[in-house]
Amino acid sequence: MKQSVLVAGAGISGKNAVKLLLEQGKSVILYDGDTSRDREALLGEFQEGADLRVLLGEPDLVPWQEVGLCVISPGIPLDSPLAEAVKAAGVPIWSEIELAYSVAKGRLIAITGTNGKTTTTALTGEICQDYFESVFVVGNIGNAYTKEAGKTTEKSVTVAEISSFQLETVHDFHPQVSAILNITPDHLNRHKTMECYTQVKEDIARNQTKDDVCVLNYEDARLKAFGEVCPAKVLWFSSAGPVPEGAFMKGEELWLHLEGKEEKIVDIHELNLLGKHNYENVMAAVLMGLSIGVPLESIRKSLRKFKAVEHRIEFVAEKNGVAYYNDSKATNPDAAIQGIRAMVRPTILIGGGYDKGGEFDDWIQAFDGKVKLLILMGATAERIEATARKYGVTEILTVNSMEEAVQEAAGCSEPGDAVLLSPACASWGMFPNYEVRGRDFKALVHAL
Ligand code: UMA
Repeated sequence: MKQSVLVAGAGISGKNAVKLLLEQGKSVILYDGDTSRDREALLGEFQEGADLRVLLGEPDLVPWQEVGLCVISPGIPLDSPLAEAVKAAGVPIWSEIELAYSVAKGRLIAITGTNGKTTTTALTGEICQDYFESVFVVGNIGNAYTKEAGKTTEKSVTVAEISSFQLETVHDFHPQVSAILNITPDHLNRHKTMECYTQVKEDIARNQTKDDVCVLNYEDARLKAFGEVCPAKVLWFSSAGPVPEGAFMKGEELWLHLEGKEEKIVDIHELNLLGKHNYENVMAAVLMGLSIGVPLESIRKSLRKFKAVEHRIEFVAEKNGVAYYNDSKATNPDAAIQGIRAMVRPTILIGGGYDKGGEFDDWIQAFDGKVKLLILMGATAERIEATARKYGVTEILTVNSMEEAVQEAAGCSEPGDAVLLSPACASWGMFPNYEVRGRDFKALVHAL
């Protein structure tokens, strides 16, 4: 008798899938390949007397003749021994999000893409929460869809961040609104080829119809091609120029172009998010919000109050016409390159810190003429200065403390400038960690 459901993986997805299945009165087998897990402790996480068995080890422990369905966690590859055993037993495999979807009620917005998924999901979630009463934000963002699916009603809106891993085993999964933000090489060890990875991402729209909406990036060649065959109505976003239907960036403003009419969404300076990639995320979120029925005015309010992750190109305050940004999380040159690239104004850049022995050439080259003054501190100050001079940067100041850095930045700036703390170095030597460094900077800015 094939009556049990095998849940593969005892992480966030697996445990919540088990709880959902037990609530439905199913007989469940929870499997995990990690034999170092504590079986009793795992069992203890579920209601006493539940129809649940926990198996740890090799797939041959599973009583395959009893298993009618396998719900798989996203971290388990489809060519793993477990997945191969499931296939050999002729048992259908459902993604954890497929299980959640099968019980969820209401409408669904599903967001995927290589980069920007989490920010876009959080923002779309906030846009919906500010307007609708029952909103759930779930998925790869860290809150399992199976944890919330049972709480949804016909009136709910669920905003789900969906990874390629979760999409590999969907069947009926059908969002009313979907988005693919971008597709660049990632997770190729798992999906093998770019074609397979692209296909899996596009599967988010597989069951959609012309009554549904799919939001796509107009500047992504793969997605532009997908727009031609996508079964849903396509809305585009572009940070480079006009779109046939959707949202686009014009100078320092975001605009809608829908049904032949153009309307300004916001000025990018009204946002607490910075950088071209973030404006793309914002446009995608706006299009999804509109598509699910949130009025533009409500969306504008949500956009203005939405805050980026702390310490990552975080807008701090505008003082005397100067915008201050905290990018303390840029503890290496690669991260700091994102920081300076995000600046659109003449910038006073505060950098330097603990010396990990890295090179600063790429970072300095990314300044692109935007840095009007470089303020340096910490053990790397001298080395950064030497590199900067090599590339023709001459306005350089060395300081001994964050307080001095902020004072100098305020004194040397003029309205229309930006001041950016983006050190390209760890904070050690001057601070216990980058969080303390960032908060110190923010407190000094607020005190100006
Ligand atoms: N396991 C096996 N056999 C295997 C591989 C894993 O038994 O071959 C077991 C592990 O021993 C472990 C369990 O599976 O006990 C872990 O399952 P999991 O890796 O699927 O992790 P979850 O805790 O369920 O978290 C997953 C997502 N993880 C992955 O996709 C790897 C989380 O995304 C997600 O937040 C969560 O579900 C809720 O939906 C994380 C992530 O890194 C943040 N995502 C990738 C990304 O963003 O790039 C895709």
